[in-house]
Amino acid sequence: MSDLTLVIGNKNYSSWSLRPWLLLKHLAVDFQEIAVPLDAPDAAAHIARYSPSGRVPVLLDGDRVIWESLAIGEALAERYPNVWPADAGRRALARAAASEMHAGFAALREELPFNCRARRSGVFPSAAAQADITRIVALWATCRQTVQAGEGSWLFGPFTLADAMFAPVALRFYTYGIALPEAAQAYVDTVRQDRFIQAWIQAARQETAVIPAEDRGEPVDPATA
Ligand SMILES: N[C@@H](CCC(=O)N[C@@H](CS)C(=O)NCC(=O)O)C(=O)O
Repeated sequence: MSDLTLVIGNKNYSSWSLRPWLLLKHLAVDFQEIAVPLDAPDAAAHIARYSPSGRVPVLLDGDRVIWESLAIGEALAERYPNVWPADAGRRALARAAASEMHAGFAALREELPFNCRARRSGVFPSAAAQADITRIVALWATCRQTVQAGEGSWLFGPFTLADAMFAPVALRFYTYGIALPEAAQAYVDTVRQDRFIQAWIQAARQETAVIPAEDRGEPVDPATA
């Protein structure tokens, strides 16, 4: 049995939980999951049993408790190879991009809540959210400029922690039908086609909880999508 346990929220709504989960899957690391339904009346007390910050995700590593998605990624980087790009220049860029995501894009995150099993219309980003989208598209292009043909279709070729940080953003773009330049759309497609992302979305579809505050826009008819 693995000594790693990841405490996460609802797969449909918890974008932060997806980040370390996806990284662990790509690292082929065995771990256990504890799911805390964020919509339950006792959610805060339930999370507090594991998390000093009162938030998920949290990685329980033996006696160690590691919270904050990026810190979990860094802890895994100390233990496993290939969390960051091997090349120092790419690694610096990957860390900057991951940190920018972790600290920023508040308007985008507020206006386009993570809802990975859904497709929605009628959600129009404000100027601030559109500026976040423009910045993300430029950042992805900067990352991809470092990649040679044949190295892979993630931000730095092979999957890294930078992709774990941006995968939920790519899924948001899909959920809300955000129009993107071709290269950015290709990255969204890479994320959506990933087998672990597909497994996560499949599990989100099995969840029955609906959190109204996180459920914006109108359902898109799959027949017309
Ligand atoms: N900066 C944190 C954000 C974690 C976060 O906001 N988690 C949400 C779920 S996606 C949460 O725990 N919400 C419960 C609450 O705030 O009560 C990270 O990177 O892990």
